[in-house]
Amino acid sequence: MNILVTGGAGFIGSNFIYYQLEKHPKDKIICLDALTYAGNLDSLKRALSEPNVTFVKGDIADRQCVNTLFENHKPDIVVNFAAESHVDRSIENPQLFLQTNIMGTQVLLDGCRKYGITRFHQVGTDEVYGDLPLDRTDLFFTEQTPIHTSSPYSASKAAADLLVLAYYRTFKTPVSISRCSNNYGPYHFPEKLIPLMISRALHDQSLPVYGKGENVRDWLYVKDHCAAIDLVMRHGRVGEVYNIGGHNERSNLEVVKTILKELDKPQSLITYVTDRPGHDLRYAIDPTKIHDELGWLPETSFDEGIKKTVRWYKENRSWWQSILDGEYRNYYDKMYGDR
Ligand code: NAD
Ligand code: TDX
Repeated sequence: MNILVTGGAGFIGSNFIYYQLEKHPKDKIICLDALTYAGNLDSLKRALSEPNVTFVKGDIADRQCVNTLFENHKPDIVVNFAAESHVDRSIENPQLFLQTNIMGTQVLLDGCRKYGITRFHQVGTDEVYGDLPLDRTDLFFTEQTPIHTSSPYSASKAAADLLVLAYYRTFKTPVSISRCSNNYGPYHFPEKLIPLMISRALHDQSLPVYGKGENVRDWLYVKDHCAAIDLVMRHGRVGEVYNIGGHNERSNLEVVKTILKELDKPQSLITYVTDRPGHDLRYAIDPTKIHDELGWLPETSFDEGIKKTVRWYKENRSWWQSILDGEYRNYYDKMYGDR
Protein backbone atom coordinates (compact mmCIF):
# COMPACT_ATOMS: atom_id res chain seq x y z
CA MET A 1 0.00 0.00 0.00
CA ASN A 2 1.27 3.51 -0.87
CA ILE A 3 0.33 6.12 1.70
CA LEU A 4 0.65 9.83 1.01
CA VAL A 5 1.05 11.70 4.30
CA THR A 6 0.76 15.46 3.88
CA GLY A 7 2.17 17.66 6.65
CA GLY A 8 4.32 14.75 7.82
CA ALA A 9 7.12 17.02 9.04
CA GLY A 10 4.79 18.60 11.62
CA PHE A 11 3.88 17.45 15.11
CA ILE A 12 1.16 14.85 14.56
CA GLY A 13 2.24 13.93 11.01
CA SER A 14 5.76 12.96 12.11
CA ASN A 15 4.40 10.89 15.01
CA PHE A 16 2.01 9.25 12.53
CA ILE A 17 4.85 8.30 10.18
CA TYR A 18 6.68 6.59 13.06
CA TYR A 19 3.44 4.85 13.99
CA GLN A 20 2.98 3.58 10.42
CA LEU A 21 6.58 2.33 10.22
CA GLU A 22 6.05 0.34 13.40
CA LYS A 23 2.56 -0.94 12.64
CA HIS A 24 2.68 -1.45 8.84
CA PRO A 25 6.39 -1.81 7.95
CA LYS A 26 5.62 -3.08 4.45
CA ASP A 27 3.69 0.00 3.37
CA LYS A 28 5.38 2.76 1.39
CA ILE A 29 5.14 6.27 2.79
CA ILE A 30 5.42 9.44 0.75
CA CYS A 31 5.55 12.58 2.86
CA LEU A 32 4.55 15.85 1.18
CA ASP A 33 5.36 18.89 3.30
CA ALA A 34 5.99 22.56 2.46
CA LEU A 35 8.35 22.89 5.46
CA THR A 36 6.73 26.04 6.79
CA TYR A 37 7.92 27.36 10.15
CA ALA A 38 6.11 24.36 11.72
CA GLY A 39 7.68 21.68 9.52
CA ASN A 40 10.97 20.22 10.72
CA LEU A 41 12.99 17.53 8.99
CA ASP A 42 14.82 16.91 12.28
CA SER A 43 11.59 15.33 13.51
CA LEU A 44 11.77 12.80 10.67
CA LYS A 45 15.50 12.02 10.83
CA ARG A 46 15.05 8.36 11.82
CA ALA A 47 12.17 7.82 9.39
CA LEU A 48 14.00 9.30 6.41
CA SER A 49 16.71 6.65 6.69
CA GLU A 50 14.11 3.94 5.99
CA PRO A 51 14.00 2.70 2.37
CA ASN A 52 10.18 2.85 2.25
CA VAL A 53 9.94 6.54 3.18
CA THR A 54 10.18 9.28 0.53
CA PHE A 55 10.10 12.99 1.30
CA VAL A 56 8.82 15.57 -1.20
CA LYS A 57 9.00 19.28 -0.40
CA GLY A 58 5.90 20.98 -1.77
CA ASP A 59 2.69 22.86 -1.11
CA ILE A 60 -0.64 21.00 -0.99
CA ALA A 61 -2.22 24.03 -2.70
CA ASP A 62 0.20 23.75 -5.66
CA ARG A 63 -1.82 21.77 -8.24
CA GLN A 64 1.12 21.02 -10.49
CA CYS A 65 3.17 19.67 -7.61
CA VAL A 66 0.28 17.57 -6.26
CA ASN A 67 -0.56 16.11 -9.69
CA THR A 68 3.08 15.21 -10.38
CA LEU A 69 3.25 13.51 -7.02
CA PHE A 70 0.12 11.45 -7.76
CA GLU A 71 1.58 10.44 -11.14
CA ASN A 72 4.98 9.48 -9.70
CA HIS A 73 3.90 7.75 -6.49
CA LYS A 74 0.34 6.49 -7.15
CA PRO A 75 -0.90 6.70 -3.55
CA ASP A 76 -3.68 4.35 -2.42
CA ILE A 77 -4.47 6.33 0.71
CA VAL A 78 -4.05 10.08 1.18
CA VAL A 79 -4.05 11.32 4.78
CA ASN A 80 -4.10 15.08 5.09
CA PHE A 81 -2.35 16.55 8.14
CA ALA A 82 -0.99 19.61 6.30
CA ALA A 83 -2.46 22.77 7.74
CA GLU A 84 -1.78 26.04 9.41
CA SER A 85 -2.62 24.86 12.91
CA HIS A 86 -2.12 27.64 15.47
CA VAL A 87 -5.21 29.59 16.56
CA ASP A 88 -3.21 32.66 17.66
CA ARG A 89 -1.52 32.91 14.25
CA SER A 90 -4.93 32.68 12.55
CA ILE A 91 -6.00 35.76 14.49
CA GLU A 92 -2.91 37.60 13.17
CA ASN A 93 -3.15 36.37 9.55
CA PRO A 94 -6.40 34.60 8.55
CA GLN A 95 -5.62 34.61 4.79
CA LEU A 96 -2.86 32.01 4.99
CA PHE A 97 -5.23 29.68 6.87
CA LEU A 98 -7.83 29.88 4.13
CA GLN A 99 -5.20 29.27 1.47
CA THR A 100 -3.62 26.18 3.01
CA ASN A 101 -6.49 24.66 4.96
CA ILE A 102 -9.27 25.16 2.41
CA MET A 103 -7.65 25.59 -1.02
CA GLY A 104 -4.96 23.03 -0.20
CA THR A 105 -7.57 20.44 0.79
CA GLN A 106 -9.48 21.12 -2.41
CA VAL A 107 -6.39 20.59 -4.58
CA LEU A 108 -5.73 17.26 -2.84
CA LEU A 109 -9.36 16.20 -3.35
CA ASP A 110 -9.08 17.04 -7.05
CA GLY A 111 -5.94 14.92 -7.25
CA CYS A 112 -7.82 12.03 -5.62
CA ARG A 113 -10.65 12.40 -8.16
CA LYS A 114 -8.34 12.61 -11.13
CA TYR A 115 -5.97 9.77 -10.28
CA GLY A 116 -8.18 7.55 -8.09
CA ILE A 117 -7.48 6.45 -4.53
CA THR A 118 -9.03 4.02 -2.08
CA ARG A 119 -9.33 6.58 0.73
CA PHE A 120 -8.85 10.28 1.38
CA HIS A 121 -8.66 10.88 5.11
CA GLN A 122 -8.98 14.40 6.46
CA VAL A 123 -7.42 15.07 9.86
CA GLY A 124 -9.92 17.41 11.45
CA THR A 125 -10.35 19.10 14.79
CA ASP A 126 -12.94 19.30 17.55
CA GLU A 127 -12.65 23.10 17.28
CA VAL A 128 -15.19 22.98 14.43
CA TYR A 129 -17.89 22.41 17.08
CA GLY A 130 -17.11 25.70 18.84
CA ASP A 131 -17.08 25.49 22.63
CA LEU A 132 -19.09 24.17 25.58
CA PRO A 133 -19.94 26.09 28.76
CA LEU A 134 -17.56 25.62 31.69
CA ASP A 135 -20.41 24.82 34.10
CA ARG A 136 -22.03 22.06 32.00
CA THR A 137 -19.65 19.14 32.44
CA ASP A 138 -22.47 16.83 31.31
CA LEU A 139 -22.16 18.13 27.71
CA PHE A 140 -19.83 16.63 25.07
CA PHE A 141 -19.21 17.06 21.34
CA THR A 142 -20.73 14.24 19.30
CA GLU A 143 -20.55 13.86 15.51
CA GLN A 144 -24.06 15.42 15.43
CA THR A 145 -23.05 18.61 17.26
CA PRO A 146 -23.59 21.52 14.85
CA ILE A 147 -20.55 23.21 13.31
CA HIS A 148 -20.15 26.54 15.12
CA THR A 149 -16.66 27.96 14.75
CA SER A 150 -14.92 30.72 16.72
CA SER A 151 -11.52 31.46 15.13
CA PRO A 152 -10.31 31.86 11.54
CA TYR A 153 -8.41 28.60 12.15
CA SER A 154 -11.49 26.59 13.14
CA ALA A 155 -13.58 28.23 10.40
CA SER A 156 -11.00 27.16 7.80
CA LYS A 157 -10.92 23.61 9.16
CA ALA A 158 -14.74 23.46 9.13
CA ALA A 159 -14.80 24.68 5.51
CA ALA A 160 -12.31 21.95 4.61
CA ASP A 161 -14.46 19.29 6.30
CA LEU A 162 -17.52 20.47 4.38
CA LEU A 163 -15.61 20.31 1.09
CA VAL A 164 -14.48 16.77 1.89
CA LEU A 165 -18.09 15.71 2.53
CA ALA A 166 -19.23 17.52 -0.64
CA TYR A 167 -16.71 15.53 -2.73
CA TYR A 168 -18.11 12.35 -1.21
CA ARG A 169 -21.72 13.25 -1.96
CA THR A 170 -21.15 14.77 -5.40
CA PHE A 171 -18.22 12.81 -6.85
CA LYS A 172 -18.33 9.64 -4.69
CA THR A 173 -14.72 10.29 -3.60
CA PRO A 174 -14.10 7.73 -0.81
CA VAL A 175 -13.42 10.02 2.13
CA SER A 176 -13.40 9.94 5.92
CA ILE A 177 -12.85 12.61 8.55
CA SER A 178 -11.64 12.40 12.13
CA ARG A 179 -12.07 15.26 14.60
CA CYS A 180 -9.69 15.10 17.51
CA SER A 181 -9.22 17.05 20.70
CA ASN A 182 -5.90 18.67 21.77
CA ASN A 183 -2.84 16.49 21.27
CA TYR A 184 0.43 16.53 23.20
CA GLY A 185 3.67 14.54 23.07
CA PRO A 186 7.06 14.51 21.27
CA TYR A 187 7.85 16.94 18.40
CA HIS A 188 5.11 19.41 19.44
CA PHE A 189 6.08 22.91 18.26
CA PRO A 190 6.90 25.12 21.26
CA GLU A 191 4.28 27.78 20.43
CA LYS A 192 1.50 25.49 21.72
CA LEU A 193 0.52 25.43 25.41
CA ILE A 194 2.26 22.28 26.72
CA PRO A 195 5.64 22.51 24.91
CA LEU A 196 5.70 26.30 25.39
CA MET A 197 5.28 25.92 29.15
CA ILE A 198 7.81 23.06 29.43
CA SER A 199 10.50 24.85 27.42
CA ARG A 200 10.01 28.17 29.23
CA ALA A 201 9.92 26.57 32.67
CA LEU A 202 13.18 24.75 31.87
CA HIS A 203 14.66 28.23 31.26
CA ASP A 204 13.02 29.62 34.46
CA GLN A 205 11.06 32.08 32.29
CA SER A 206 7.55 33.38 33.00
CA LEU A 207 4.63 31.20 31.83
CA PRO A 208 1.95 33.24 29.98
CA VAL A 209 -1.49 31.92 30.95
CA TYR A 210 -4.34 33.53 29.02
CA GLY A 211 -7.13 35.13 31.07
CA LYS A 212 -7.65 33.29 34.35
CA GLY A 213 -6.44 29.91 33.05
CA GLU A 214 -9.95 28.47 33.48
CA ASN A 215 -10.44 27.32 29.87
CA VAL A 216 -10.65 23.56 29.54
CA ARG A 217 -9.06 21.36 26.88
CA ASP A 218 -9.48 17.59 26.42
CA TRP A 219 -5.92 16.23 26.07
CA LEU A 220 -4.94 13.16 24.05
CA TYR A 221 -1.46 11.64 23.84
CA VAL A 222 -0.39 11.91 20.20
CA LYS A 223 0.28 8.19 19.72
CA ASP A 224 -3.32 7.40 20.66
CA HIS A 225 -4.48 9.87 18.01
CA CYS A 226 -2.22 8.20 15.42
CA ALA A 227 -3.68 4.78 16.26
CA ALA A 228 -7.21 6.16 15.85
CA ILE A 229 -6.45 7.76 12.45
CA ASP A 230 -4.86 4.53 11.26
CA LEU A 231 -8.02 2.60 12.17
CA VAL A 232 -10.40 5.12 10.59
CA MET A 233 -8.51 5.46 7.30
CA ARG A 234 -8.22 1.68 6.87
CA HIS A 235 -11.46 0.41 8.44
CA GLY A 236 -13.77 3.37 9.06
CA ARG A 237 -16.88 3.76 6.96
CA VAL A 238 -16.62 5.93 3.86
CA GLY A 239 -18.35 9.32 4.10
CA GLU A 240 -18.31 9.25 7.90
CA VAL A 241 -16.97 11.54 10.62
CA TYR A 242 -15.36 10.06 13.77
CA ASN A 243 -14.66 12.05 16.93
CA ILE A 244 -11.45 11.16 18.78
CA GLY A 245 -10.80 11.96 22.42
CA GLY A 246 -9.92 10.27 25.70
CA HIS A 247 -11.91 12.11 28.40
CA ASN A 248 -8.86 13.89 29.78
CA GLU A 249 -10.31 17.31 30.50
CA ARG A 250 -8.06 19.74 32.34
CA SER A 251 -8.12 23.51 32.84
CA ASN A 252 -5.08 25.30 31.44
CA LEU A 253 -4.04 26.26 34.95
CA GLU A 254 -4.16 22.61 36.06
CA VAL A 255 -1.97 21.65 33.08
CA VAL A 256 0.60 24.35 33.81
CA LYS A 257 0.71 23.46 37.51
CA THR A 258 1.20 19.77 36.66
CA ILE A 259 4.14 20.68 34.39
CA LEU A 260 5.72 22.84 37.09
CA LYS A 261 5.36 20.02 39.61
CA GLU A 262 6.92 17.52 37.19
CA LEU A 263 9.87 19.88 36.62
CA ASP A 264 10.13 20.86 40.28
CA LYS A 265 9.78 24.55 39.39
CA PRO A 266 7.92 27.22 41.43
CA GLN A 267 4.34 28.32 40.71
CA SER A 268 5.59 31.92 40.86
CA LEU A 269 6.62 31.47 37.18
CA ILE A 270 2.91 31.67 36.22
CA THR A 271 1.97 35.07 34.73
CA TYR A 272 -1.60 35.93 33.74
CA VAL A 273 -1.71 37.75 30.40
CA THR A 274 -4.43 39.28 28.21
CA ASP A 275 -6.90 36.66 27.02
CA ARG A 276 -7.03 35.29 23.45
CA PRO A 277 -9.81 37.08 21.49
CA GLY A 278 -12.80 34.75 21.02
CA HIS A 279 -11.17 32.20 23.34
CA ASP A 280 -13.15 28.92 23.35
CA LEU A 281 -14.15 27.95 26.89
CA ARG A 282 -14.26 24.18 26.94
CA TYR A 283 -13.72 21.28 24.55
CA ALA A 284 -14.86 17.76 25.47
CA ILE A 285 -15.21 14.84 23.06
CA ASP A 286 -17.67 11.96 23.15
CA PRO A 287 -15.68 9.13 21.48
CA THR A 288 -18.48 6.53 21.64
CA LYS A 289 -18.74 6.08 17.86
CA ILE A 290 -15.07 5.21 17.20
CA HIS A 291 -15.07 2.94 20.23
CA ASP A 292 -18.24 1.09 19.24
CA GLU A 293 -17.47 0.79 15.51
CA LEU A 294 -13.70 0.34 15.49
CA GLY A 295 -12.85 -0.72 19.04
CA TRP A 296 -10.52 2.24 19.59
CA LEU A 297 -9.62 3.23 23.14
CA PRO A 298 -6.76 5.48 24.25
CA GLU A 299 -3.89 3.73 26.01
CA THR A 300 -2.20 6.66 27.74
CA SER A 301 -3.68 8.50 30.72
CA PHE A 302 -2.95 12.21 31.06
CA ASP A 303 -0.80 11.63 34.17
CA GLU A 304 1.36 9.09 32.32
CA GLY A 305 1.44 11.07 29.04
CA ILE A 306 2.52 14.33 30.63
CA LYS A 307 5.34 12.55 32.47
CA LYS A 308 6.53 10.99 29.19
CA THR A 309 6.25 14.34 27.41
CA VAL A 310 8.17 16.30 30.04
CA ARG A 311 10.89 13.61 29.93
CA TRP A 312 11.06 13.83 26.13
CA TYR A 313 11.53 17.62 26.21
CA LYS A 314 14.26 17.26 28.86
CA GLU A 315 16.06 14.60 26.82
CA ASN A 316 15.65 16.31 23.43
CA ARG A 317 16.60 19.86 24.29
CA SER A 318 18.49 20.43 21.03
CA TRP A 319 15.29 19.74 19.02
CA TRP A 320 13.35 22.62 20.59
CA GLN A 321 16.29 24.87 21.47
CA SER A 322 17.17 25.24 17.79
CA ILE A 323 13.57 26.35 17.12
CA LEU A 324 13.70 28.86 19.98
CA ASP A 325 17.02 30.22 18.72
CA GLY A 326 15.67 30.78 15.18
CA GLU A 327 12.98 32.86 13.52
CA TYR A 328 10.43 31.74 16.14
CA ARG A 329 12.00 34.08 18.70
CA ASN A 330 10.70 37.12 16.74
CA TYR A 331 7.20 35.61 16.76
CA TYR A 332 7.29 35.14 20.52
CA ASP A 333 8.40 38.74 21.12
CA LYS A 334 5.67 40.02 18.79
CA MET A 335 2.89 37.89 20.33
CA TYR A 336 3.67 38.30 23.99
CA GLY A 337 5.69 41.57 24.07
CA ASP A 338 2.70 43.82 24.75
CA ARG A 339 0.35 41.36 26.47
P1 NAD B 1 1.76 21.41 12.78
O1 NAD B 1 1.56 22.88 12.62
O2 NAD B 1 2.71 20.92 13.81
O3 NAD B 1 2.21 20.77 11.39
C1 NAD B 1 1.66 21.15 10.18
C2 NAD B 1 2.57 20.63 9.07
O4 NAD B 1 1.97 20.97 7.82
C3 NAD B 1 3.97 21.24 9.06
O5 NAD B 1 4.94 20.24 8.84
C4 NAD B 1 3.93 22.22 7.91
O6 NAD B 1 5.20 22.43 7.30
C5 NAD B 1 2.95 21.54 6.96
N1 NAD B 1 2.29 22.47 6.05
C6 NAD B 1 1.72 23.67 6.36
N2 NAD B 1 1.22 24.23 5.26
C7 NAD B 1 1.47 23.39 4.23
C8 NAD B 1 1.19 23.40 2.84
N3 NAD B 1 0.54 24.43 2.28
N4 NAD B 1 1.56 22.34 2.08
C9 NAD B 1 2.22 21.29 2.63
N5 NAD B 1 2.53 21.24 3.95
C10 NAD B 1 2.15 22.26 4.74
O7 NAD B 1 0.29 20.83 13.01
P2 NAD B 1 -0.17 19.56 13.89
O8 NAD B 1 -0.42 20.01 15.27
O9 NAD B 1 0.72 18.42 13.61
O10 NAD B 1 -1.60 19.30 13.22
C11 NAD B 1 -1.74 18.42 12.11
C12 NAD B 1 -3.19 18.36 11.70
O11 NAD B 1 -3.98 17.91 12.79
C13 NAD B 1 -3.77 19.71 11.30
O12 NAD B 1 -4.62 19.51 10.22
C14 NAD B 1 -4.55 20.16 12.53
O13 NAD B 1 -5.63 20.98 12.15
C15 NAD B 1 -5.03 18.82 13.06
N6 NAD B 1 -5.27 18.75 14.51
C16 NAD B 1 -4.30 19.13 15.39
C17 NAD B 1 -4.54 18.98 16.76
C18 NAD B 1 -3.48 19.36 17.78
O14 NAD B 1 -3.76 19.33 18.97
N7 NAD B 1 -2.26 19.68 17.38
C19 NAD B 1 -5.76 18.48 17.20
C20 NAD B 1 -6.74 18.13 16.27
C21 NAD B 1 -6.48 18.25 14.93
O1 TDX C 1 0.69 30.94 25.72
C1 TDX C 1 -0.41 30.35 25.81
N1 TDX C 1 -1.16 30.52 26.95
C2 TDX C 1 -2.38 29.94 27.12
O2 TDX C 1 -3.02 30.12 28.17
C3 TDX C 1 -0.93 29.52 24.77
C4 TDX C 1 -0.15 29.31 23.50
C5 TDX C 1 -2.16 28.93 24.96
N2 TDX C 1 -2.88 29.15 26.08
C6 TDX C 1 -4.20 28.50 26.22
C7 TDX C 1 -5.14 28.71 25.06
C8 TDX C 1 -5.95 27.42 25.05
O3 TDX C 1 -7.05 27.53 25.94
O4 TDX C 1 -3.97 27.09 26.28
C9 TDX C 1 -4.99 26.37 25.57
C10 TDX C 1 -4.34 25.53 24.48
O5 TDX C 1 -3.83 26.45 23.52
P1 TDX C 1 -3.09 25.94 22.18
O6 TDX C 1 -1.96 25.06 22.58
O7 TDX C 1 -2.81 27.14 21.35
O8 TDX C 1 -4.19 25.00 21.55
P2 TDX C 1 -5.71 25.25 21.06
O9 TDX C 1 -5.96 26.66 20.77
O10 TDX C 1 -6.60 24.57 22.07
O11 TDX C 1 -5.70 24.42 19.68
C11 TDX C 1 -5.03 23.13 19.58
O12 TDX C 1 -5.98 22.09 19.67
C12 TDX C 1 -6.85 21.88 18.59
C13 TDX C 1 -4.24 23.01 18.29
O13 TDX C 1 -3.31 24.07 18.19
C14 TDX C 1 -5.16 22.97 17.09
O14 TDX C 1 -4.41 22.78 15.91
C15 TDX C 1 -6.13 21.82 17.27
O15 TDX C 1 -7.05 21.78 16.23
